[in-house]
Amino acid sequence: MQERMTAFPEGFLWGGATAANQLEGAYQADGRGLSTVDLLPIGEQRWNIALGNLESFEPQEGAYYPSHEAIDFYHRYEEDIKLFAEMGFKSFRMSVAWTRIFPNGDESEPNEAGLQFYDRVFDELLKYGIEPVVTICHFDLPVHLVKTYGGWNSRKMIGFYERYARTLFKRYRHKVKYWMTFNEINMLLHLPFIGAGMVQVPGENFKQSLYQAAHHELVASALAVKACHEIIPGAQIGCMLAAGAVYPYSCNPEDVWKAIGRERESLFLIDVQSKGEYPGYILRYFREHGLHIDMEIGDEEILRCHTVDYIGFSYYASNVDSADPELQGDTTDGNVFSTIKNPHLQLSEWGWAIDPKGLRITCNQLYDRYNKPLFIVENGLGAQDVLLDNDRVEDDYRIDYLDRHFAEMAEAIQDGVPLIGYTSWGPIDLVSAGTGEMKKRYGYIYVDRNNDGTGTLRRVRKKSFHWYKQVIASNGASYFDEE
Ligand code: P53
Repeated sequence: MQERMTAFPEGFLWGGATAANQLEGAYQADGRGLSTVDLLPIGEQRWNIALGNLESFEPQEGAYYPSHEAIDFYHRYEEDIKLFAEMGFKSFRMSVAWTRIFPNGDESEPNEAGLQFYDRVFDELLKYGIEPVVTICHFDLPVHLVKTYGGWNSRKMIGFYERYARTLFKRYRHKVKYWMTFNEINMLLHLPFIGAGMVQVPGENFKQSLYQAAHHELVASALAVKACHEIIPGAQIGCMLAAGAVYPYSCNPEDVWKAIGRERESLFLIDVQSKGEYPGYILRYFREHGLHIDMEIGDEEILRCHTVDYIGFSYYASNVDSADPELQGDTTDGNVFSTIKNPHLQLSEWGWAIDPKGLRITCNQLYDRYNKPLFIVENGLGAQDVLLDNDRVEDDYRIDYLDRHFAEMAEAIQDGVPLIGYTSWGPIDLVSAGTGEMKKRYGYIYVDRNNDGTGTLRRVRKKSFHWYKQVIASNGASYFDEE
């Protein structure tokens, strides 16, 4: 019998989550190569490019690219990590910028200056007892690989990625115990350029290319799992899904089936990463849509033998689907996954449905499906904060959002779901992946920086900073007090 859980587990990894391109800046420092994410401007063009319609592999005159300077973590990591330590962080999720390590992606030797930067960051974290949780690839790949080989559509990518991953495991084997292979792997199918640097080529069947690319990422991911286990005994390596339960609009079985199908569009990828094989429903989908995925002899075995240790996921909102075409018009932004409005839920300023209970539902569904430990590696509220006199930011709305989600996390733990940790998105304000804005803020730490790149980059503690610090210090005890 499983022990009854009456508290957050000892050693629960409270912390925050980031991605290299959204906070580091210094995009050309110390030999870093140009990365796909460096070609995402703020403004109208961003969405079109995010979908894969890229016209040039060079940054354009007159456009503003927020990743180029971001919040300059590259030069300010000591100050920022000190603030994370002050909040009592147990973990810090970050990604390595592929182009700092292999600027072009196809070199045989890594860039030592890039490797040294992450040595310094990991050492700084470990100095305060903060566990680094590292995403190997968070939406970025060397532009050179897209230009020369066509990106993930090419089988060659598997080898480049494997070399990059092995380089990280060898270099940081004494410093990093928690890894993830690809951030939000399902994003490849929804925002192909943001998710995986996929560019539409005129005349090609883009859908076919996306699923082919997905297969290459899945094999690459399994090979990284293999290498990680070989090189760092005891390390944990996970997959990472952009999650969020999909509710049927009604009890009409047609609605229920539609919602299941919608969920499976994303889940099939982590089904492969966790269970080691393609599920029947996606093979049927390939057949019925005339999709043919090239797989080599040996791929099946690689996928089967090297499944992930835990399920990492982001959770911001839930979704609704219906078989009724009339309802399809009544949608919200619901982030990339535009979704039917749920009349029971309120929306954030950016149109994402706020649904704390959905986090409990998602945790339960994922654990029922995979029976592996879960790690909530992103969650939070993007909102416009106001910097008041005397350096105050009164972000009670954020505290309220987090508080309600933590309460549901505690419920999931009591439901028997093994949770490794929780890293909220953007503990320090950073560039939004979806919109490129700075004013969509998630942080406990305010950064004086505007959408147009003006501002001093000064860091300021928000009200939520002090609140989160107290949650971590008590290991979330108040969420179990009712018992
Ligand atoms: P932003 C939407 C669009 C792009 C990336 O998103 C996304 C999502 C939400 O599912 O995924 C993650 O910054 C991503 C982060 C990102 C975060 O959501 O658009 O892993 O890189 O910043 C929040 O508000």
